[in-house]
Amino acid sequence: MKSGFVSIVGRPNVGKSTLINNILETKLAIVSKKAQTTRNVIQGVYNDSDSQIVFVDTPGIHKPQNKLGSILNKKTYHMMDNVDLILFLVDVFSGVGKGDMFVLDKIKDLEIPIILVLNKVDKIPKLKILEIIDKLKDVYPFEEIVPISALKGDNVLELVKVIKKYLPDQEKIFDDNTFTNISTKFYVSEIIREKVLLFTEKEVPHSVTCLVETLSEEKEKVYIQALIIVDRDSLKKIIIGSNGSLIKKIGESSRLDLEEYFGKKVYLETFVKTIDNWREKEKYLKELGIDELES
Ligand SMILES: Nc1nc2c(ncn2[C@@H]2O[C@H](COP(=O)(O)OP(=O)(O)OP(=O)(O)O)[C@@H](O)[C@H]2O)c(=O)[nH]1
Ligand SMILES: [Mg+2]
Repeated sequence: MKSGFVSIVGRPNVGKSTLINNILETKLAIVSKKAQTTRNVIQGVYNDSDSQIVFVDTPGIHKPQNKLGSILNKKTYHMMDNVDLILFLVDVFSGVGKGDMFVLDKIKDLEIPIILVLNKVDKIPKLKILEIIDKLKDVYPFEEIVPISALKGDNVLELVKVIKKYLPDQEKIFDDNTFTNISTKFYVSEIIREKVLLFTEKEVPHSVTCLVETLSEEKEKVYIQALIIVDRDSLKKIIIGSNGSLIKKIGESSRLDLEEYFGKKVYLETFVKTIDNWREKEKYLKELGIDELES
């Protein structure tokens, strides 16, 4: 039996969360067009007849410009030390450049095998892929270079096969019922955050935090009260929208996803609250037992 931990790293927006979702055939990590979507280290367990692979989705590594940015980097660095293999994801459509080299610089001295994964190949011609491989193979002695489309699923099974070669021969790490490290409440709050990102333009920054205050699951329905925290009133206005139209849209779209997830009726109430002081916000989250912004 092959088993081990595999960390998916790369700069923001290259498709790390899309890849983990595709391999696990479920929506575990939220995805958006905006950079810095993933804020927590999310683990998902893949099982088949001869292997167990624990995939670790991480926040994108980047030159931090604010406190949130450096916390996200720290979380990712922390997770990289203890894995058997690193998948270094790049986006061949938007181009491989400085931001990717910044990431490579952080991982190359860890003495962990690295597979270079060229993602989004569905968006470029085949010939171009060969050119890119030719250019990148001399940048670092990658164990392997694998082109994929995480979105379409192209070559993803092949990638899983390649991954197995680099995992130790050992028993399973988790039992068959363990699928992820994230809690139901956290998952629900992430779905809501995804919709906030989806329905707002650039003016809504990633400092928006969503959390679930109450969740009670009954036989045929689930009641959820969730809070969207922003750091200024102008943002609160945007998220609520005129006559509450946007918050309604966010709530409805979240509810549909959550009904699919729970397989039962969901009653969801969402509130928006402004907390303009970073410390106060941390204190507030801690009181609720949520530690999401600290590692
Ligand atoms: N065309 C195409 N788009 C992709 C592919 N993989 C991901 N995307 C898109 O790229 C965007 C970013 O995807 P994510 O999975 O959120 O990227 P990420 O690396 O997890 O980003 P962070 O969490 O911000 O670090 C989304 O709009 C995805 O739909 C792919 O193979 N092909
Ligand atoms: Mg992500």
